Amino acid sequence: MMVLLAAFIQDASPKASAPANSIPKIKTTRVWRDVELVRPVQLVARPDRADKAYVLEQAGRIIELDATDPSTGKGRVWLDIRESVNDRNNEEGLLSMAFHPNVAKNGEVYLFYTAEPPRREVLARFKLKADGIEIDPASREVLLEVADPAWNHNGGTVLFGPDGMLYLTLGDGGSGNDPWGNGQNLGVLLAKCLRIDVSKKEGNLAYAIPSDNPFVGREGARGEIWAYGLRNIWRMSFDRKTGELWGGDVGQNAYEEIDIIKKGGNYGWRPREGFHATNGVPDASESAEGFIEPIVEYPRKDGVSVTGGFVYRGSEFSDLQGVYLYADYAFGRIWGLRALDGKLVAPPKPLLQRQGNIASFGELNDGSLYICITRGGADGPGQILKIMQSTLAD
Ligand SMILES: [Ca+2]
Ligand SMILES: [Ca+2]
Repeated sequence: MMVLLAAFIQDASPKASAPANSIPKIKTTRVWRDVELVRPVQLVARPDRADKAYVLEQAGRIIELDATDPSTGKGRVWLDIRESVNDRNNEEGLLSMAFHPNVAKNGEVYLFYTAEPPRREVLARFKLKADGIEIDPASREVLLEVADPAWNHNGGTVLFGPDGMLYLTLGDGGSGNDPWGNGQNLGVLLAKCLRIDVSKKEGNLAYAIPSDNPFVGREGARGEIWAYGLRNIWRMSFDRKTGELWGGDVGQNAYEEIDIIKKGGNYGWRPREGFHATNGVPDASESAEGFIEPIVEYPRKDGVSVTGGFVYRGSEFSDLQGVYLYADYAFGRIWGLRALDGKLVAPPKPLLQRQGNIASFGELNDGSLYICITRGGADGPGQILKIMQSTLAD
């Protein structure tokens, strides 16, 4: 009886809708085209205000955008902290921002940037002024500073999870092949995804460590760590439907990877790169045992630096629903894939290739997705493009 019923339901499903594992082609259209942007590295939504969006310039400015109609929207400088940001090298600068989920009440904004001297990563909290719009530059409170041995591999995305906790990625410090062994060292914060509670302070910390973090109470381990063995997660995002945390981990010499980041997970750096033993390091591991393997990887012929994206959850393009979009920064390629419960159900499909570096994806409150394009000074200004579905899924 159950079998017959299931067969009946299947037959009755609408023929017009695309198969659940298909991925449609996409196109892009430029938005905020009159706003002058220099190296835009992140587009950030404000949870309580759909009429505003913010774009970070790597040097340390934040531009507030009118998001009521991105096709014509204007922008203005909202914050300028260039004096306290070090952006001398390609991977340095103002890297990420997140509004507190309850920003309408507490006015809290979190910034992640590199600074020197001494060379370090900084997580700082700023407050909005009483009008709830302007940010108070004098309100800065440094929550976390992490000494950094090299200019490269600085992470990092700061964002809030569905659990209200702040998540932050830090790179392995830099140089090449993790010479300090930070990836597998639970005693340091580099090469990790962190999870902290910014609603309280604990001991001499400017935040609290959630008691359900995976390494709380383990001798020699930092309680802030949520996951480890991550070489340099530049961009990560939560799937707003499933709560899964997706990250793009930038590779060394061979493979770029996409990971779903889980509590306590060891993602293999540096013994592993993608699905492989890391080439030429003493602790390379042929076995994946004890490590969480990526969802997907891609080799050097397809790109050299992954930019993690978002799972599309907007309502505008129905066939894109549930597709995870990501890119290669240097090659300007975008792929889409589908996964269910952490398992790949539709392999990566190349969707687009374009000029310029794809520094970041951004998601607005309605689930619409955008990319930030950076170019070198003489190559022209930065751009923000909206991602659109261009055909029905095939
Ligand atoms: Ca570094
Ligand atoms: Ca890995």
